[in-house]
Amino acid sequence: MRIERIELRHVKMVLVSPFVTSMGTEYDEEHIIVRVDADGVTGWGESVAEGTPFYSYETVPTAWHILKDFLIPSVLGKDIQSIDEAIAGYAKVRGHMMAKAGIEAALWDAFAKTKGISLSSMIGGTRKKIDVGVSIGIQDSVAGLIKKVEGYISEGYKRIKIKIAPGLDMQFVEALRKEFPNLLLQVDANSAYTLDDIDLFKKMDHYNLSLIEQPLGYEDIYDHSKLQRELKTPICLDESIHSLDDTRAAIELDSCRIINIKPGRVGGFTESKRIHDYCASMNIPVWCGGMLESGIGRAGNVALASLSNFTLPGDISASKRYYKHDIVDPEFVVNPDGTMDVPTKPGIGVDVNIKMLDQVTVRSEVQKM
Ligand code: OSB
Ligand code: MG
Repeated sequence: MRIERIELRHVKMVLVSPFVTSMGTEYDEEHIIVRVDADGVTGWGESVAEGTPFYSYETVPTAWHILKDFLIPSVLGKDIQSIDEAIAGYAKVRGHMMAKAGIEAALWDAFAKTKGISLSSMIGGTRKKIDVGVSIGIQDSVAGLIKKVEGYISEGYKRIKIKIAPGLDMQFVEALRKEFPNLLLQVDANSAYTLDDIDLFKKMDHYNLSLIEQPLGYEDIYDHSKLQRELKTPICLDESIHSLDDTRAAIELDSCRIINIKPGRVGGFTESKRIHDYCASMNIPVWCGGMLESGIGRAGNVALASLSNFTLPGDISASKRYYKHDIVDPEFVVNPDGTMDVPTKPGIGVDVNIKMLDQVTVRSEVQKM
């Protein structure tokens, strides 16, 4: 496949409601859309670097720089036979997983379209439908949170995740567990706590949570192992896992018993699949995290979550849970039974709505051979 043209678009999409976490409040989401044209097909990918360096050190400008000056030049004008060959071409670039995942996703889509198969089958997915959940930001009041949760349950969502932060934690957990005794419920701290908070987590351990996501440091693996040994609730790592090697360290140290896989955080679908396969061999369940993606990134997450060891519902919600209008057609919807259909058309399986994409694009740049 000869890579003829690559376009980057910095997009900014307004969220339907602000997303509050221990890291701050997001009103809109900035990402980079990558378009690859090769051999008469167009591949699309999304780099989930955000406008701020609060979840990850990567931001839209850093990912743009790495894509423009290193990743794109390593593939542009070349006749590339496989994704692995493309990855090998930029393997010497250290870190910058979100930048790498953006171009890798566009190449996966282009290859799948060339072969005339869905991204899900090209990745090795087996499910036709995936179980989905929803991630809810910190709410102003317990009553407001209960109302939100009721709404999402009535839409079908199979599990609820709530964001927590110091002082904004137990009251929400207690109230939800009381109101919904059998709900699949989990919490995400985004690294807001330390081992000094161990008593809080011991308390939380009594509320039958499915997991506690990334309670401690964003690079930490060691302290999480100390916390996990005091808890029966599984810890799930998000921020700390950037590779299969991190995953092996975390599992061998018993720092977590579940892994959140986000392709953006680990450099793409190739590394995601390696982590998935290793976790399957170790009996560690995985689920697909989210970065408030547009439909382009969401399509990739849905395809990834169709792999067999994605046994827990992902942070993969309907387009309308995030944005008034998505940039893909059809938009992603949740079935009343809490599943989402895995697209079957070639590649990401949804069309990019160029008119909508133009409306959210704040800057673009093209490199041609
Ligand atoms: O920690 O999982 C996270 C969104 C942005 C950055 C980090 C996280 C999240 C979410 C939202 O929890 C997941 C989604 O896309 O629905
Ligand atoms: Mg998380």
